[in-house]
Amino acid sequence: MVDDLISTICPYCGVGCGINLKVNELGQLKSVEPQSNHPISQGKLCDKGWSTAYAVTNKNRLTQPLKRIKNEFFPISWDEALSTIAVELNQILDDSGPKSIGIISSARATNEDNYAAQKFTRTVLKSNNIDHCARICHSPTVAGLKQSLGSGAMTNSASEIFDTDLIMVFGADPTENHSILGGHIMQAHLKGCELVVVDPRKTRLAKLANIHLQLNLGSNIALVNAMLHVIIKEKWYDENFINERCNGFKYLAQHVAQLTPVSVEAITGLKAVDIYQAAKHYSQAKRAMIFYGMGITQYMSGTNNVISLANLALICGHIGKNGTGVNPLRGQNNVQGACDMGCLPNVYPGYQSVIDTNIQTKFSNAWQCDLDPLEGLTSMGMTKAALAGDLHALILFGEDPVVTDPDQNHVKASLKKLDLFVVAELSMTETAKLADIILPAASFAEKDGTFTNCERRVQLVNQALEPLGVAMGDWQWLQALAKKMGSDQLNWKTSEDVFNEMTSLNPSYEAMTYQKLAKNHGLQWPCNNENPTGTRLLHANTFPIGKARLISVNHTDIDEPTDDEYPLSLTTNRLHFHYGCGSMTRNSPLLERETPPGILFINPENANTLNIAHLDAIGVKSRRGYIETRAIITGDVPIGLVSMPYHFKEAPSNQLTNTAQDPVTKMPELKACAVSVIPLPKGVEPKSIQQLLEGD
Ligand SMILES: Nc1nc2c(c(=O)[nH]1)N[C@H]1C(S)=C(S)[C@@H](COP(=O)(O)OP(=O)(O)OC[C@H]3O[C@@H](n4cnc5c(=O)[nH]c(N)nc54)[C@H](O)[C@@H]3O)O[C@H]1N2
Ligand SMILES: Nc1nc2c(c(=O)[nH]1)N[C@H]1C(S)=C(S)[C@@H](COP(=O)(O)OP(=O)(O)OC[C@H]3O[C@@H](n4cnc5c(=O)[nH]c(N)nc54)[C@H](O)[C@@H]3O)O[C@H]1N2
Ligand code: SF4
Ligand SMILES: [Mo]
Repeated sequence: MVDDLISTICPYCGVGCGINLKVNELGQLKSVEPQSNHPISQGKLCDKGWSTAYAVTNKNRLTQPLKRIKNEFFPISWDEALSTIAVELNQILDDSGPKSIGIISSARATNEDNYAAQKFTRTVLKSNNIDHCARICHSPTVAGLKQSLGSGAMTNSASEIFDTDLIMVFGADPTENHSILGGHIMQAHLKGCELVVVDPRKTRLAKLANIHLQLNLGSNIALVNAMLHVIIKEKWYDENFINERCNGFKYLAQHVAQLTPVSVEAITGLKAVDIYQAAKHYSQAKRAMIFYGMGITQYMSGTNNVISLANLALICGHIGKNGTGVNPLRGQNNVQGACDMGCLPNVYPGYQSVIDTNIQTKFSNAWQCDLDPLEGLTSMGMTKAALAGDLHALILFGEDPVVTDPDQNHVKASLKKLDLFVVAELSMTETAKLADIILPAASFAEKDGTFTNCERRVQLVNQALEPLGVAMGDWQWLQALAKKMGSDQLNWKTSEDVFNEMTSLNPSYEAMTYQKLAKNHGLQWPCNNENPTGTRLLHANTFPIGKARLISVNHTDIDEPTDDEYPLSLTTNRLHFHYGCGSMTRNSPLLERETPPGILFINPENANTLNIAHLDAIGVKSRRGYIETRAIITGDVPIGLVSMPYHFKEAPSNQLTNTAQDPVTKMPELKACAVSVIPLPKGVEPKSIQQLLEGD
């Protein structure tokens, strides 16, 4: 008996490791293996990658459409499900107009699924009400780097980790969250590359780093402005690069003239001498790369935080050359792709503005229909509109906002107000439980398509298995729904047809074909007539906006400081063994055994004051909610700061988090809010949120 090996891409994080799915002659998935020759993963996978099979073939998968009647779900046929949805959507369109319906697509699904979702929104529903989880992830990157550099993606390739002299990791925890890249950073450091980590927690990399700046929550801009001050004062900047390739240096220099390291000691909690040293090492390194993550973006100051990192790289000339650059560690397996596909309320595929009349004409000619000339609602704009009674229907696939959006009670209340709520999922999530109709989605192993990883590499996803039950790929059910609504807009036979239509409209993907992707382990965008073999390094000679912009930004305080009632700051983080809402990783017994279902990290001194022992049950309260969980006592979090992962539906940190938003992108401040921690009587088990809210 010969097993088939189907090459495809890991469905978890944005690193985009190459995996092979081993399928027996009965069409069953036998195992998952790393691809030995993959350009990034090079024969390795992290624990989640190795556990992929559990996410695909488990008893919790949805295999049939379900309809809710009162509080119970009943199986129905696809025909009944789609007819019901089509009739209701057409009715809502007639009664309340296009603005009253929203679509949330999935950074876990393929480019083809996402292209179909935005085309469905724009051509069938006739609005721009389309968004996805990038809103609460790297939307400040898209907005900030676009302003500074003209393009919001990782400027380098992963392989350059081995071609640089200094790596600065800013608000990211790559050994947990981008594990294969985290491993590469460790290896590069062992071979002599300097490592600077900026993080309020002692992450694994912080413990190895030459310099760890353990700053106060939300003080990134104050720190970077002081570093700019030092670099300018000491003349450590790259004058030629600034003259030739940047605008705005004079104003930036004036802006930071008084922002000495001493002046920001109180805000940042850092010693001036440490800020000075970090500025010296970064600017004086021959080649230096910045990697950053959610510790930068998930703040009210998210967009300005990103701009400040671009300022730092630009004045040192650390961009546009091999081994230098600014690198947002894009999170989800296909979040780069979902953005590239235009699943955002302000841009068509390829970041082409929906309010630019020339671009509107381009798309309305291509799609042969009129298009909404106004920007649509963001995902959190949709929940707000639902609560206000202005949004009547929401179609959501591949997200679990009840667990992953801030202020869980607000999210639940708004979803409950919808007249029609449709969720397409692999398994029953907390969000799907609120749906009127649930559609069973095919997993990555059951469909063809492409994912775009964090280094802009578009890679083929190949079908290895038949969909479970009657599950369907996301673009296929969207196509069937469009037909039921009387539209022929989504008229493709294969995923390749979808891809080819997309490349004809998205200049960065212009020269890509499935054949070329198959030959090359994917291609990195821009891949067009000028760069037919793709682009490893961005901005080598020029920026898309000509000269880069140095934009002066100011520190802003976090929205919710501590006080007597809520004396501790809470930040949220991730664990290596679990992913997002946990709906996939928590099906793996190997991953599930690693941590209790819900934890809070607390410093020994705070634990001592509160009389809390290791793994004791505790309550955690904020202005928005209350949960119970277990304490893990560790010096990895400083005094006054507690940290929680957000993967556990039993103890969701998003009961507690704040919805205060970045004015530019509407990114909520997921990384900082004020809480109180309350010890529970010894021997008491923590109650799950479901138990706590029973009867609600
Ligand atoms: N195992 C696993 N891997 C994942 C995911 C997962 O759920 N599980 N999710 C994926 C996704 S969607 C994403 S977006 C990425 C996210 O990957 P990361 O960006 O690494 O995400 P986090 O762990 O949320 O936050 C990173 C760090 O920010 C720090 N931080 C908090 N506040 C500040 C601050 O003010 N300044 C600075 N400098 N740092 C701060 C935190 O202490 C934390 O160490 O991971 C991806 N990979
Ligand atoms: N407190 C706090 N909250 C956070 C964060 C934080 O750091 N702190 N991080 C935020 C970030 S960065 C992100 S990206 C979000 C992530 O938030 P979500 O996107 O809600 O999280 P995921 O767990 O990735 O949910 C994806 C769902 O998609 C399903 N799925 C997988 N593949 C497919 C497919 O092909 N089709 C369909 N239809 N479904 C599929 C999975 O079963 C899973 O239930 O969470 C955010 N929330
Ligand atoms: S690092 Fe990311 S892409 Fe690679 S195996 Fe782990 S989860 Fe999958
Ligand atoms: Mo993310």
